[in-house]
Amino acid sequence: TIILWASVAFIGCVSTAPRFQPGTYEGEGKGHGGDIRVLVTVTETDIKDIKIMSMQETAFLGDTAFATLKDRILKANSTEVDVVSGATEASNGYISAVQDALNKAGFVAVKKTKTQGRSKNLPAKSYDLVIIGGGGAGLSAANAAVAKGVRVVLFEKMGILGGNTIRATGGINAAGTAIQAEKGIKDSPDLFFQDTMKGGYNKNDPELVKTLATKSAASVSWLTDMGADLSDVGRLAGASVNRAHRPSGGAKVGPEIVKTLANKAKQSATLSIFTDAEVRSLLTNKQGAVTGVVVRIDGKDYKVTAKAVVLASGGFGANNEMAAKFNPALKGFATTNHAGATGDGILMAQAIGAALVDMDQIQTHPTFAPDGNEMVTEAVRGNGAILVNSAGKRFVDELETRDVVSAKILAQEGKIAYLVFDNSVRKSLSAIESYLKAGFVLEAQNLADLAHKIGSTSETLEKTIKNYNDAVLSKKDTEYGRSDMPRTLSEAPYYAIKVTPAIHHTMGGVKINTSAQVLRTDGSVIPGLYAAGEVTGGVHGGNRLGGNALADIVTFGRIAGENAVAYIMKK
Ligand code: MEZ
Repeated sequence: TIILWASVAFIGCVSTAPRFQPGTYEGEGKGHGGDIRVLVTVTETDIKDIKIMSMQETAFLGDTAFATLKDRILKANSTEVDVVSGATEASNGYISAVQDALNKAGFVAVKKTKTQGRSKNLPAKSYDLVIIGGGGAGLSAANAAVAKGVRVVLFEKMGILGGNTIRATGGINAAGTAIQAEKGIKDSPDLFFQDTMKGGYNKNDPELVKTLATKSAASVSWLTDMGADLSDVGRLAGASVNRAHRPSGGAKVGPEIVKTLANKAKQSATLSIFTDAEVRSLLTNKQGAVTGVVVRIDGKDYKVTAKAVVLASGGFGANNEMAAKFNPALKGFATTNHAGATGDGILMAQAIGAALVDMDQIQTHPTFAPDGNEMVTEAVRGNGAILVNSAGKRFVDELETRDVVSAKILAQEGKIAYLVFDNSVRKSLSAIESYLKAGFVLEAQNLADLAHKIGSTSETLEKTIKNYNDAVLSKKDTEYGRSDMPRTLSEAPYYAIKVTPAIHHTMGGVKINTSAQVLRTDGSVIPGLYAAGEVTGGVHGGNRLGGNALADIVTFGRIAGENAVAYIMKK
């Protein structure tokens, strides 16, 4: 009950009564391989201060990044901490530590509102719809469902909403949007379909891709109608045209989408959201239809029945054992995913007969920065950065698909490469500012100095950049065949980020049809079970294109929510 207090606050049920027991509370969270401890001071109504007490070395993110995060939490205050997000394990660990402390501070307030039997802060015994997972797919399904007036409960096993969506940076793909039209970009669902099938080596389910491509523009306008800023459109690898929509100035897209969906959800009187609520299994009746879930809250299991369930629990990128089981070459790889991406939803669905597809198709993101423990968005390459090895030489078309670029980086000395860019790229993409603040970007006033920082000779790096700039000007990259080269790298300062591939997206998962119904191995539908997002397989085939995960979660999240309601209405 203590833990759920924050959730209740999030959905707006808290009165003007005191929200905290004033005092200073200690909280703990898990960073990447290290614990983070904080001291949070609260008055009856506000968070006053947050101090970091200890942080194991591997959880370290950089003082500036923590100061920024602290500032955001203080500004958002307690009721909104759920929608403040971090981009890394360390920053999310910090947020969890703050929430842990706040939950302790809320103890008295929760006790006051307790009722007989089940507390007000526990779920009811029954809802129309249960949604498992509070990332972008779950939040999209929730918003679509409550728009039809049904009673929905959303269970998120982590302490904060957002899942992997909150970490997304580069953009949400959509073809034929009004925003593209304004910028004179000619695109179509058909071109989007072709790019996605080609990028996935035609292993994708073409019907699912058709749905994705044809509904993508509506997904973007659904978000912008809710207030999301998706006005910047950039290029990501594998796309024939610019179709990755993100906030103006090239800011990170994931937090914008989660904030938009969560704020909208917060306005609904028929939606209850519980964080730190882990669904353990799916309930079925004699006919095999799904009738609810068992959810673990604060160490206790509760049966919650429902007319339908939407599974939106994400993939298994953070479960290295599971990933290595399907692709042994990935044993020991780092991941860009949040700690909750452990594949439990896939296994739960499999346990009641769901078919799984493409489980061995696991994508690595080529540009994970080991020094910052953070993914560096593909948009940096899209906006003009190149990749060089530690000898200062290019070795690949930087806009090749992720599997190709990852394999080429792993073939370089030390299995690393450097992402090199200049001030004009920096100015074009504000997402880069957070990398600089986090302290893992090498910076130099000229190429000779940058070369020394990455271990190359100045002659080699200068020659590499000259050749690349010549290719930009002549619009022909004779060395590597890069097709989109938006700018020369000629404006000091120059920057380099050390990168290596890390597990990013698990393309496999439960099999669905275009109505987001979960299918059995014999092709029949499991009644009452819908799924969307990374928990599903088939949309992305053998390789997902950057920007398509967000298109997937919003498009199929909405479809799942709407179709679950249609099923409920017939019951
Ligand atoms: O879709 C993605 O995974 C993506 C665009 C990631 C990124 O590099 O920003």
